[in-house]
Amino acid sequence: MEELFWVLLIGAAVLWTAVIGAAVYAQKRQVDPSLERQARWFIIWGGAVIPTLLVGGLLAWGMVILRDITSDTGDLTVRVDGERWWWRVTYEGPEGDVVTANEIRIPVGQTALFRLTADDVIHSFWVPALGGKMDMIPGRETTLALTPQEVGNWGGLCAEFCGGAHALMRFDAIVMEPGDFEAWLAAEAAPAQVSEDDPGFAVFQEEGCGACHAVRGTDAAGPVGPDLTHVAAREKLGAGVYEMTPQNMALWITETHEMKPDIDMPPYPDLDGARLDALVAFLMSLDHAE
Ligand code: HEC
Ligand SMILES: [Cu+2]
Repeated sequence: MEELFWVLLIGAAVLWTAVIGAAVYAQKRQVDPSLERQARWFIIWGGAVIPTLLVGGLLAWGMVILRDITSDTGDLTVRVDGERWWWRVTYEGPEGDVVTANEIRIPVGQTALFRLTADDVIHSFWVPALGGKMDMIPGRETTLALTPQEVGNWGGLCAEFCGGAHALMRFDAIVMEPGDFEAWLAAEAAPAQVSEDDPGFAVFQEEGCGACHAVRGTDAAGPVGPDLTHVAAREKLGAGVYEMTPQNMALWITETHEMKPDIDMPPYPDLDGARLDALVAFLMSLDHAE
């Protein structure tokens, strides 16, 4: 992708210089009728044949690159569903699907095939540093193949205006060593370790959070909001927006719409004191097992 960008940019600069140069030359030059035949050949070659070959060649080459990034095979498949205003992420594997949200992790040097859909309106999945961007369209599946070459957290975002909290619809795109990635995926696949008498889980149940959120390993299985099974293992809270800290978690619950306007989660301003502390402690315990 980067190569395509530079070749097209430098090619355009060279062509522009040549065309403007020819125009300036034509202005300056005295008309000499004996050169008319020569001029006709120049128009045919310089104005039609060479540009057609050049642009046609570039088009063919660009299409080959496009075919590579929209190919439908990869070393692993990640389904990403655009929601208002967060990302439902599903790793497809031989041992079944692993559902998570708002963070994408892929191994370095391997081709990750993203299968993209949208639940409500058009979104666009974009990881600028990896060069990939693809629309997510309700009722249709688009694909994007990315082969990252460098370990790091590259960050991604929604690149298609999708309403209220569009500007806060981001995610971390974390490229890992293959071994680390395998360990992460295995930890992500495991159910949450929740003890029966966790007072924070009791608050979670009483407040009805489980109607919208799933915590695998418990009977909370709500499909409306992000899967929270390992929410504390994510680097950020609220679709790539806030650092994952207990303070932000508490604000997320009590001042939900100050943290992220318009979202489909109701605020819980009356939760405070020991009940809020217990709920936050419970959510922050939804990390990966050691
Ligand atoms: C009506 C459905 C609904 C209810 C009830 C609800 N939530 Fe949410 N929640 C959502 C939605 C939707 C989002 C995603 C919002 C966004 O980022 O756009 C969300 C996001 C979250 C997140 C951030 C997840 C992430 O990946 O960063 C947390 C944490 C959370 N909710 C906790 C709770 C807790 C705790 C309760 C109960 C006190 C609760 N929610 C009740 C719908 C709900
Ligand atoms: Cu969007």
